Amino acid sequence: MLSELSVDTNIESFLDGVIEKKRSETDRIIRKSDLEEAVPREAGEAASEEEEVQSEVVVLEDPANEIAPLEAQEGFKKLFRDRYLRLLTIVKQRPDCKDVVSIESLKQSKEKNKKVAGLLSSRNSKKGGVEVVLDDPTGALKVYCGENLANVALSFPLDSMVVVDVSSGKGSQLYANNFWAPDIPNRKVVGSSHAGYAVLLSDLHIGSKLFLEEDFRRFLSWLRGELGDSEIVRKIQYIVVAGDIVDGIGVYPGQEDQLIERNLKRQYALAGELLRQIPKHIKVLLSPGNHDAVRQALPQPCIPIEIARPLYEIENVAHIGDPARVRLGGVNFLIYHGRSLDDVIATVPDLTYDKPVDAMRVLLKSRHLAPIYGKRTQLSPEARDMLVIDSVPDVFHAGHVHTVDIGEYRGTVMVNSGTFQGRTPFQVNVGIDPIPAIVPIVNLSTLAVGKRSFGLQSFVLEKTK
Ligand code: D5M
Ligand code: FE
Ligand code: ZN
Repeated sequence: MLSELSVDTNIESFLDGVIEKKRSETDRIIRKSDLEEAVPREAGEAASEEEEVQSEVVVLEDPANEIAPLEAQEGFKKLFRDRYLRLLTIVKQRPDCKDVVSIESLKQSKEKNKKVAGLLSSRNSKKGGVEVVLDDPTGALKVYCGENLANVALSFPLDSMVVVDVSSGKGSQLYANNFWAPDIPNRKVVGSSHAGYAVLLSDLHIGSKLFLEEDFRRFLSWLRGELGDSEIVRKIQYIVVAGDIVDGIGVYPGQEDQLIERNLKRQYALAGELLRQIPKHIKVLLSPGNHDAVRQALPQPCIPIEIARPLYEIENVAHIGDPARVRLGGVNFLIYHGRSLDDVIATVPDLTYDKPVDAMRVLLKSRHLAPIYGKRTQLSPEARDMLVIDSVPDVFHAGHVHTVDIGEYRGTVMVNSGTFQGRTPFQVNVGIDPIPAIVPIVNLSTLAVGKRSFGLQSFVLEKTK
């Protein structure tokens, strides 16, 4: 079977996919049907009618089942050690980084031309270049990057893993010859054999005065097939909401004045009334954000039943934590609200709120969803760093910045799913201008992403391929 696959199939990632899928199942034997199911389909090749109807959600990783915060000092020590070790494993899979050494062994060795991997603990402009400090469990290392590498050195988020090719200069000064992020391997975009669609949403902010209820109801009526587009609408199998389902309360000073409903349970009841109208053959996955009724620190557990009972009473709705990895119709999704995008946009040059996909690419390259410690994104002191991007997703779905943006990086499709909330006074203050009520739609067989606008003013109306 493998020898008959199309020549441009990446066999390694094909097999990884099969193994990864088995990992989540109780039957651990790889059978012929598993391989057949995973065979990538050529773009445009139609799936059979039978395949069209089955919608399958496999939860691959969900922090909701794993969260176990420790006492802070001990917990953060373990968290960063685990981050380092797991990212080191990823780095060592790069053919050009198999020979990385620890900081201690570089310091002890006479020969200083070596590659070192560590977490980036500081970077400061100095004499036209940048001086960086790397940390690993054996020590800290100061390396100078000249003018030619300065921009590269500044493009990594603090506390992310970097690899530096070091050489010695005058005295004890060490110089960087080259710099790498762990990065993701270069693949081709590979879809699945399922001819369905997944609709990606986030940041509904139900309960806010600025929730665009009329636009959202137009979206619901489109889902029910009342607004045409039937070729696509009848094949929608999944809806994923990546956080900020309700507006919550007390999220920032003065936010309570922006609510039509201040009671959190009643906000979720309003959400229930709306989400109940989604046709029952569509599987709906809800993941929390920083406005939802869970802790702020990442990873976040799923929205609790005690507060959001109406959302547990809808038969086609399921809850996952933030971040989570799921397999929808044969496609691997990484779902993450995106809180750390604020920190990445604030600290990495040339990133802006109107191109969130550029910031999402930085996270993929870092192989970490929230590298920066001590800014706006709170991390939980867990023994396992659940924000490391161990396995490379087919689709990386985030929200939080309230702007739809779509892109692709080394075979991974990136989607930021925008919002159904109008511009709040808070966003006016911080200079964010959202483009609401636009919904990205992923074609699961080709991974092409189209969008539909449900706003009164049609900002964009692109045909889904
Ligand atoms: O985030 C909505 C938007 O507001 C999103 O683009 C991020 C931005 N945001 C959120 N918090 C802050 C702070 N503290 N400073 C600057 N910008 C921020 P939401 O999570 O929906 O409120
Ligand atoms: Fe939001
Ligand atoms: Zn948010």
